[in-house]
Amino acid sequence: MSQVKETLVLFDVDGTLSTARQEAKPEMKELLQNLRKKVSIGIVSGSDLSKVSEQLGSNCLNEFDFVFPENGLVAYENGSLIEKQSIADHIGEEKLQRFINFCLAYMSKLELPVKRGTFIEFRNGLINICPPGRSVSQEHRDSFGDLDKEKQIRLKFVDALQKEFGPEKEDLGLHFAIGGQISIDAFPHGWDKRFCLKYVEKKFKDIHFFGDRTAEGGNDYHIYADQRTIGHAVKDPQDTCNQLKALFDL
Ligand code: M1P
Repeated sequence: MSQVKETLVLFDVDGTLSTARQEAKPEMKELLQNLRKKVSIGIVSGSDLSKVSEQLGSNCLNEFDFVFPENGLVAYENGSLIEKQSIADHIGEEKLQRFINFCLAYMSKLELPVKRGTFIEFRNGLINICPPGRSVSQEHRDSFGDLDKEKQIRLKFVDALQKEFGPEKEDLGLHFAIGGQISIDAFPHGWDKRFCLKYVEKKFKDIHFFGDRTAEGGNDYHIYADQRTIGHAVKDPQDTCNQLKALFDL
């Protein structure tokens, strides 16, 4: 019979364990390993495993009990892959291409301070759409982030996507989330961070979740507000440390 353990603590990565797309600090990594002596720990990120590994270290699959890249559409437990979904199979090639073509056409009309490469990144469980291109430097990433705050470039893009691919027109059943600093994630409804809970909900008595984008519309909102989790909103990685120390007596 499977044993129900006491506590799992799940973390978002960007803005929660590290600043956006940066490596987590050694003090954070040490604190997490101290926490792991008391409870099980896991991460759930919109990013894929290669980006998560850059931020949390190449050994991250062994340093967390659960690693859920791409919102858990790719799932690892104790270092082993347990499941992987495919958005391409789910949507179908024809619709997928209409969606990608629309995004590329929309982005071709945007005028930004810089544009570089990889405007669409295709992952297993989501499509990442990036107006300045994923290969921009950190400096250009920051300047796009500032411009986006001022001009709401991504919000307007999401509105256009919702009009074109929402219930009023060709409903692809997709959700659009503004997760990080420079891009938009598109994934089927329900394939948000709550998706990972199916792997852990019966295994633990309490599941805590720590995230920084917990307001409605943020990519941590659904899992933070879910009844199966105890949600903790943080301002930044330092706030995560402070809250962990207080809550788990570290
Ligand atoms: O914070 C999670 C997000 O991290 C990246 O976002 P950006 O490059 O816009 O900062 C992406 O990997 C995105 O998919 C992910 O949700």
